[in-house]
Amino acid sequence: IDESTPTQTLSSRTLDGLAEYLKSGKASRIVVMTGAGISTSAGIPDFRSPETGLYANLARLNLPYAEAVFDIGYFKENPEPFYSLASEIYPGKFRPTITHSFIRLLNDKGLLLKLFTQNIDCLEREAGVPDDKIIEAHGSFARQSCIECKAAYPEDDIKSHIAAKTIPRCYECQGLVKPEIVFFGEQLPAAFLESRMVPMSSDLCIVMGTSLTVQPFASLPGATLPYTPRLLINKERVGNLGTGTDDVLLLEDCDSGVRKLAEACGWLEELEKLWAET
Ligand code: CNA
Repeated sequence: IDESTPTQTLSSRTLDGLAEYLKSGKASRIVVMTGAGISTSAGIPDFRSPETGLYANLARLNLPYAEAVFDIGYFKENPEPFYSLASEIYPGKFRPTITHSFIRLLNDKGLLLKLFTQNIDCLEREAGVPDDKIIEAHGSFARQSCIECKAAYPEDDIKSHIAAKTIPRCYECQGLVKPEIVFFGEQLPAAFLESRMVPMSSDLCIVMGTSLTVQPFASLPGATLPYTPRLLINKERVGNLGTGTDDVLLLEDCDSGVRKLAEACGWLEELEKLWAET
């Protein structure tokens, strides 16, 4: 957006302008949208970062193309690459980042309307964001079932298979079992489809750690009303963030970005304490 375009809601398109808005109490229905970039500092690689991302490091799995590892058609033919990768990213061994704790802090303050996450690592829950505030747009590792008859499969059993890098099979029909993360070619969870309009009723939208390349998630920030402030904390500019009259861009690491925002709001000490106790 042209710098001369006036803001409509914030006093300025800066961190201070945003902090002032938050401190004034005008933002009390915050929608947060996140992706793999909020978990990279926890040790979980994202997909698309050029050298460290999963897609840049999948050669060892001999895939026809990187996304195949999460493609339902490919999985049916060859589930091994997915299970090999699953052992590396399975929840349980990672600690939430301060960015996850920041979302929890917003909720503790009664300001969080909804968190939309593309992540499947369950770290938001581990940070203490309540279940009913989280929309896991791409599912998660929290449950698993047969891709054929849909029968649920026990958690302990899939954990043993993942640790042993073997392929679990349905006890009912011998079909392939898969964690309920959404693969390319699969339907998104009903909870996501039902809440796609929630951003319209938000008074602040915070987008963090996502390349905004996967639809329909990528269109969520566009579902806010014009003049609703939107904050992007990401290493690069993404989507149409930065084209709204009240968009603020913090093009940097999520953890340092949320610390700056918390500091500007006078919440930094509280945030560090919350994170330390997680
Ligand atoms: P992506 O396409 O890999 O994009 C990540 C974005 O975050 C990029 O724009 C990066 O520049 C940015 N980024 C990376 N690290 C940081 C950082 N420390 N601070 C700020 N920005 C950073 O990932 P998306 O989430 O956009 O893609 C959607 C996929 C990724 C979803 O379907 C997820 O399920 C999937 N995924 C999830 C996880 C996880 O659960 N942790 C890990 C890997 C992939």
